[in-house]
Amino acid sequence: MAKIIDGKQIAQEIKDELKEKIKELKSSGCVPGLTVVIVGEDPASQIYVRMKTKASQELGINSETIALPAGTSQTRLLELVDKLNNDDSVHGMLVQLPLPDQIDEDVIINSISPEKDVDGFHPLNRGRLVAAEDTFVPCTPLGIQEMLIRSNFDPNGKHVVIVGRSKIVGMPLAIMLAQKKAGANATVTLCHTGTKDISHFTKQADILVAAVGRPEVIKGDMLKEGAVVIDVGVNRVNAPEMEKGYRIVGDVEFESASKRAAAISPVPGGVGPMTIAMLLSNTVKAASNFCASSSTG
Ligand code: L34
Repeated sequence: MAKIIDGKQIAQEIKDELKEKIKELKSSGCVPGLTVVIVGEDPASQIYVRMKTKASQELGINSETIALPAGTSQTRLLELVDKLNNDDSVHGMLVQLPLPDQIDEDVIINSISPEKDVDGFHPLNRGRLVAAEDTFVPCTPLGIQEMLIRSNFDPNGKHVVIVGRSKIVGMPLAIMLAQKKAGANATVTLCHTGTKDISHFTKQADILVAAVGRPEVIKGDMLKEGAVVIDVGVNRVNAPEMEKGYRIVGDVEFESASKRAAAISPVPGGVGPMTIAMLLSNTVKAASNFCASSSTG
């Protein structure tokens, strides 16, 4: 049976380290500030945003959630982003995705000040990532890399196969792990809906990352014996027997995969908590950048 990669526990270690850093920042008069904006009432988004705000408060980050109604106009949201861009107590901000149909996500993301873009979604930060410059790296790929390193599965020299090329997970992760850097330097294959025979590639993976967004599509027989499996999917499936009426499953069929893999990250309790820990880490980075620049100039 595969070893479980405990994302929740690794996230806790990271949060403990961040707590110390935040103490230091505060003692020099710098209180990290994070604002999370949510538009509408998507139940999953509400849960994620609540977890982000709670985690940041636990660490002593000055954190605020702004909830706007589903009918909010793009103009109104742009005004709010502008206000937060100009608020010196806000070092990091994010607008939770997805947004309602009347709002163009790219327009909103482009309006966020790149220095406060703790999601790393702004085109300037995406470009910096491609150029291997210091930047805000998107939280989920950053969390996956950190989780691999801290569980002693360094991607260096490994064949990493990523299934899914989304702008927020698959594509940035492929770029990061292919770079000639510590904790990266992997041979990367990026599979997607245009890939002819996904199994052909997944069977060659030393490290398989499933970021498809569809429940349990990666089965045990698609894996190489002894692979390390990172499951990014957080899918709700109907489960009338459960109190909530649903249960959460990953993109990987855990049962069959855990018989074949050497290690696997569970859902829940895997990549999700790591995403949140990396948001806190990016927020601390944004605050220390801001406070360093405002004290010297
Ligand atoms: N702007 N939008 C923006 N930034 C993000 O980084 C996100 N994402 C994704 C959706 N939209 C976003 C998140 O926050 C996905 N995501 C996210 C974050 C945390 C978790 C899942 C998705 C998480 O911690 N999940 C728990 C289970 C939670 C539950 O019970 O529903 C887990 O243990 O996996």
